[in-house]
Amino acid sequence: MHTEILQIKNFIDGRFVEPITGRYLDNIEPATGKPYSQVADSDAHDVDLAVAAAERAFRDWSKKTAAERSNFLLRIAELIERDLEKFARAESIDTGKPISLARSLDIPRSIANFRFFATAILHTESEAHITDNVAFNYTLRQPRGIAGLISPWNLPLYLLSWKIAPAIAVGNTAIAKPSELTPMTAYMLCEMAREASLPNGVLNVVHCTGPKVGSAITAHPKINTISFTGGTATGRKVAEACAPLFKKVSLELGGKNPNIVFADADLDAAIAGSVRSSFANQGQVCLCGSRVFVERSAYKDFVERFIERTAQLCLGDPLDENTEQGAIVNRTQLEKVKFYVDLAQKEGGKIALGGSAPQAPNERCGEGYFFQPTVITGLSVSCRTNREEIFGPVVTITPFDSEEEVINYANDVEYGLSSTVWTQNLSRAHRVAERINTGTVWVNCWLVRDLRVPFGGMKQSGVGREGGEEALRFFTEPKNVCIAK
Ligand code: TXE
Repeated sequence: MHTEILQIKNFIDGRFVEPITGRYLDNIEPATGKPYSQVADSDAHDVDLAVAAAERAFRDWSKKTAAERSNFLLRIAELIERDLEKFARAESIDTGKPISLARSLDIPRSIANFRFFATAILHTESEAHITDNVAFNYTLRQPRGIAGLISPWNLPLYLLSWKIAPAIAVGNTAIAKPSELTPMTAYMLCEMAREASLPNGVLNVVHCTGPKVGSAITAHPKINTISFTGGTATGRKVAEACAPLFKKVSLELGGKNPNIVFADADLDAAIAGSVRSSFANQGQVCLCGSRVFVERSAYKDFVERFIERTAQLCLGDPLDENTEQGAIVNRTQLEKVKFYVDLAQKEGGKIALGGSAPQAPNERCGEGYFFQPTVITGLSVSCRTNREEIFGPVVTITPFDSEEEVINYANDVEYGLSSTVWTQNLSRAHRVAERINTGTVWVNCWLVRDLRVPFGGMKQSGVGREGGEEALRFFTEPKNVCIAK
């Protein structure tokens, strides 16, 4: 039976519209290597249409009360929750991630993003300052206008909703560009926005590649706020495009995160947590701990047990309920993983587990992009494998002898996104956390999220912080009013 392939259109001014070119790109399912839908091949002209719609919508949307805006966001959250299963399946097909992960993490966290910002705007405080006997100052925080929101493929709905929710909650209108590799859940989100009767033009989604639509967004003079999550090299281009136009920019970029295990750690918890932080979403989470450091006295035991646990991870069809390791997002990313595994061996590393593509888990997945969870030992801390972001199911494990030494290892990379420390010594936990240069330090846990905390990276992992109050501030413009007494 011939079924027509879905064409993912742009969402502009409350309607699904064809790209002006009339062309579409194939959208490949990572698990099968075959196209399963098509995505709009848009360009700068489509962005212009979205800007016009967003500009029109801004006038009314920015004047709505916080409670009115809040209700729209809550309704969207409710609708995604109603269709959670459909979203989880779409996300799994689109990204190659296990459906159980999409169901338990990505989609619930996307819903939480809408709920969090919908309610946060009801509880903000205004600042006022009495200036001696001279004046009274108060600060208005006003929406900035049109926000350009560019997101990657690894956690597509979660990262896009993390930007859309605060941007529109405070009264901006938005033009979002999901990754061209994973456009499906953004498309479904637009359906929810329509069903929630979100006013036309408040949320617009323009699909296509970064060089065509992403760069048209960053270059557009009427889009004055840019929130970007993606690779560091792309982040640099975004920063370069925005700088001459003095746009307000937030960049969430890559990581090469240290995962430090002290000998005094609860080793069972450290091993379970480290397997998760190494291989969740096939290692394609910017927060994955790809460099594992273990104190020498625990090293042998840790490596043996870590490998034993990792070998038990069930690699399979992402749509299979038992699957714990799905597919890599596309062929390019798979080639990148293979390149680094080869490089690691040239650099003197030993493949202690994995290191190659597995047999296809079933017939459907015969042409899919799979790679075994891979553990590499015996590398120097300074080699390329230990410094460059691989973004795949590959970790290195290295022993260390002292706290001082491992802090140096942790900090001796260009990235500074997150880190994890496993220890039962409370003083050490505080001491080490203070000295590691990463935006987040997790102690005896990983990926625990509180939406109120500032989130972002140091060094080449980014500029600015998102989350909670930081996001509300980022998407608003403070204006001080000074009234003489
Ligand atoms: O991401 P890109 P790619 C890392 C990871 C990966 C590498 C490249 O190491 O191997 O980045 O991945 C849009 N102007 N991360 O190429 O290009 C693009 O269309 C404006 C880490 O897939 O950074 C997509 O929507 N936008 C990361 C978004 O940017 C542009 C997650 C991110 O894509 C653009 C993903 C341009 N010139 C990859 N070029 C993380 N930190 O979470 C591309 N885009």
